[in-house]
Amino acid sequence: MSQLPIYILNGPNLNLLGEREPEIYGRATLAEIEAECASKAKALGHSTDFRQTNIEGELISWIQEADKQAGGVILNAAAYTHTSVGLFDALSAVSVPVIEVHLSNPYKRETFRHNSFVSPAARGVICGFGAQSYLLALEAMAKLVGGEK
Ligand code: CA2
Repeated sequence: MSQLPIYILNGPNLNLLGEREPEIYGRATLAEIEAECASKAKALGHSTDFRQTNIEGELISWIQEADKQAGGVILNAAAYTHTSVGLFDALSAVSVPVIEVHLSNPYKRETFRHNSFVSPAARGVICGFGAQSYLLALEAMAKLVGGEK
């Protein structure tokens, strides 16, 4: 088990998962995704710190914190992906690897979802696979930070 957890950070409205719009985001709740991530990370020899916030500044503070306290960051910034220069600035200032994830494929959706302020500061992007996007990101992160079984 590596010492530092992988932070899995989730942005606004993702607390509503499983309740509405299952045709876009799937039927899994965020709590179910959290449990799947914990189990996958354990199998890969890692631990996770899984969080959700509806507050942009809180997400930014967690990213700053991750630079010292995390091995890497898996980030679904939700709507802030498409709006937040603050998020881009925070991500640009951290040296741990960042993987951007989305449940849906934003490029199949409205054009306002086609721009990401996260992507230019991310090591890679995984989108369109529902809850599996998070698990694929964990596999990639385990390879980046080492410590896989
Ligand atoms: O596909 C993703 O993971 C997104 O990050 C989800 C965001 C959206 O703004 C991004 O373009 C793509 C929206 C999350 C809101 O989640 C809801 C879940 C259930 C009901 C309403 C919103």
